[in-house]
Amino acid sequence: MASIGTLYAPKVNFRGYKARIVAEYNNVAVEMPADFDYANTSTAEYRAKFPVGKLPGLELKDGSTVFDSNAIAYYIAGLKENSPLVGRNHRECTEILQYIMFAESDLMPALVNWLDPILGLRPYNKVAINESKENVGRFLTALNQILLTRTFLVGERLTLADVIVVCDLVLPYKIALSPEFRAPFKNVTRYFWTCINQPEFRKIIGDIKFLDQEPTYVMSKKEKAPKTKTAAPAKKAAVPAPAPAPAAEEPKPEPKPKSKLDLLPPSPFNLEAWKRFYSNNDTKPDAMNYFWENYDPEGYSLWKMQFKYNPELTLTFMSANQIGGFFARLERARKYAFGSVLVLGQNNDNEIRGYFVIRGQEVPFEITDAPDYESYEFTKVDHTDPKIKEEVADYFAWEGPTLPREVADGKVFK
Ligand SMILES: N[C@@H](CCC(=O)N[C@@H](CS)C(=O)NCC(=O)O)C(=O)O
Repeated sequence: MASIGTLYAPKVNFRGYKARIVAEYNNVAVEMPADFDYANTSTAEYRAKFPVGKLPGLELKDGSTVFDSNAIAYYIAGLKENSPLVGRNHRECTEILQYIMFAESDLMPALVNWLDPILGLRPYNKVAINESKENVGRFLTALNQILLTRTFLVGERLTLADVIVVCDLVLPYKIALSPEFRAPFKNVTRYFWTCINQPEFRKIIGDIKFLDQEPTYVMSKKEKAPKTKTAAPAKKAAVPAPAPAPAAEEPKPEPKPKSKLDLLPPSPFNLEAWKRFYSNNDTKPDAMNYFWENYDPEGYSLWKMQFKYNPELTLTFMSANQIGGFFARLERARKYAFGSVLVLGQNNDNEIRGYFVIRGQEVPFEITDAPDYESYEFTKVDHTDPKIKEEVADYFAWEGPTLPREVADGKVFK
């Protein structure tokens, strides 16, 4: 694939991500200079190409340039004929523009005012922080309302509007939006996860770890740290070195906490062995016989689960993506859980339902901590009930009389 030119941006930068994700969708190659950083934007060479002196900048093969992350992403999105990313008609194009303007002139300025003191780019000031949080809350409330009935912002497919809004939210989800703050914005979180779990996003951004405590601000010596609600020890400043604008660097991942589940009395049921048996044998009757012969109800529990917003689901492949997004966030639960979750029904009339086997008698932190856990209802079931046994077999096998609808898709967590 021939490259269209050079994108000047650090590898880890949410504005650079926009162009790179769009390039992935449209199969366009862009080169990136190694080790490009903020310092490079003040060189005479860079200013000759990009007089505004900000990054990212795109230099095309013919020597012409484009600046501004959204304009660059728009340019690359339009390189493919009939790309759905730029909208299918004038109405959709207008909506895309509307969200780009919203992201850049409303959402992003509010976010930057909050992010800067976390990144150490602006002194901490409680009043200013509260005001910024209030503004962010106002815009996320609006997005949350819009996303109540939508998978993507414009039309029924992912567009440039989603790439831009989601990239603007990457750093906030990592360092500012605590679980408590983001709790009322479940639709936004669900949407964010759906998008960042698309392969084109994952390839550029990789895994995103959501903030799991209150944000930590970089304090000047005379200021006292604000009290956080969680008992977690204050995290060290993620980016102590000042930089000209936020989002240059991203925080180091937290050390993984040891699971409480490792402290449970040993169980004779070997979950890994079950997963192998399930993968290598017919589910009915072989794997299910194995399951019931070995299942240990003291060390494990069985849970029926369903998506809370089933009536809002649209296309079945999107419902499957929804499950995939949830599973992607359950990485830490893999040692402790097995699940089979199905999309039942058809386009514009489908539901997500499934069964999980989970270590212990509660839904553990490794699952409840997933940002979209709140979108699912988990109900513990009695494994001795013959009706339940039959249902579990049908859900694990993806077929059978107890399934309420035809199976359109599904995913197994193993
Ligand atoms: N709207 C512009 C903003 C660009 C921008 O602020 N870039 C930051 C880096 S993320 C920058 O270069 N700051 C340097 C400065 O403000 O001097 C875009 O989206 O590209």
